[in-house]
Amino acid sequence: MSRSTESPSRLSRLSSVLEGAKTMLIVIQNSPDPDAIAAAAGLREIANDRHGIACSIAHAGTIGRAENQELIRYLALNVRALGELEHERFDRLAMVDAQPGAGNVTFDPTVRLDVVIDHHPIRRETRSARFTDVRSRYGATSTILYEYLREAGIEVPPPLATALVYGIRSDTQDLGRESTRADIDAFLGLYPLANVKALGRIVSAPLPRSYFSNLRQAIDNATIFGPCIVSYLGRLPSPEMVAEAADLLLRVEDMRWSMSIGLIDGWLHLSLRTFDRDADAGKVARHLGGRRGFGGGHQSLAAAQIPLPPELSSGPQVRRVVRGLVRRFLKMTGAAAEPPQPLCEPNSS
Ligand SMILES: [Mn+2]
Repeated sequence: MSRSTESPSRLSRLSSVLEGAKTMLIVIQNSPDPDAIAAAAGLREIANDRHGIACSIAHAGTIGRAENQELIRYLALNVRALGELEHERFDRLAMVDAQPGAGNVTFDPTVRLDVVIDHHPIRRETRSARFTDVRSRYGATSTILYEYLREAGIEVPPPLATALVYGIRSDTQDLGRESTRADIDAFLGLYPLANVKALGRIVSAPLPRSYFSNLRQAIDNATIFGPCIVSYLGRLPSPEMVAEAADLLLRVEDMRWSMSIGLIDGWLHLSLRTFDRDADAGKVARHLGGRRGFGGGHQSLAAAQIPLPPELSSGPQVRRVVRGLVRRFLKMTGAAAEPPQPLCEPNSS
């Protein structure tokens, strides 16, 4: 099997950074998605198998999505709350599927990390890490971890293979979005090792009734402006539904752009999606995030988080801020002059 010329040195450079450590903290994004969870489990496997390092995986948010809770249960991962751990106590610090200073990860960006492995566009703060492997063209961080596991000759246990397959599937919408040959190769390499029955149980995990209320809110509030569809979901306990709504709404016929917004813990969370190959969702998200917030992402999918000062936390004021964001979004996507139209007619029956 052919390998890219630089990957052998990547594994040995990673190994030399891990060498001699007994413990490692692996930090993932605040509301970890399947790719983040699988990539963390993959790095843990490598650190454990090759160096005997005991790893802790931690994040600073909540895991709201039933599928992700099920994945963590299946992997028997003890995912810890970052706030309960002292990172100074670990021999090594790693971050996967996220980068220091990014909006989706609450971790002091001035703390020097030993390892950063990610597939989002590289950030300035990441360059100070001892070992960085950021491949922004890749569809999933799970793909990068698969390449390390293969290179290291580690036999991937079925639960980890299952998680990595799910990580690749969900970040790339079944390889249909932002995916490369490497993602397809990783998927094909891992699929025979995965427990497909367990994967089936994870992807169709029972959903709480609140999921359907949030989904209804997303649909009821969806407004079409020409080729753009926008929805404000109101207050949510965790941000996963914001991303899910953006994915779903982009599927409305004739849409080129979708944006959904939710209010979580005093922050507005925005998810953007586009089919336009000439557009750059990451750039639009960066603009919307502005100086007070964060924004960024890939060409076709991106996100932003904007803090709301307490004096703007009442309903009408939040809606005013949201309307401002929608106006700027429509301006940037060339749809400012389009008349608003509800996605669904109100239910009259
Ligand atoms: Mn990812």
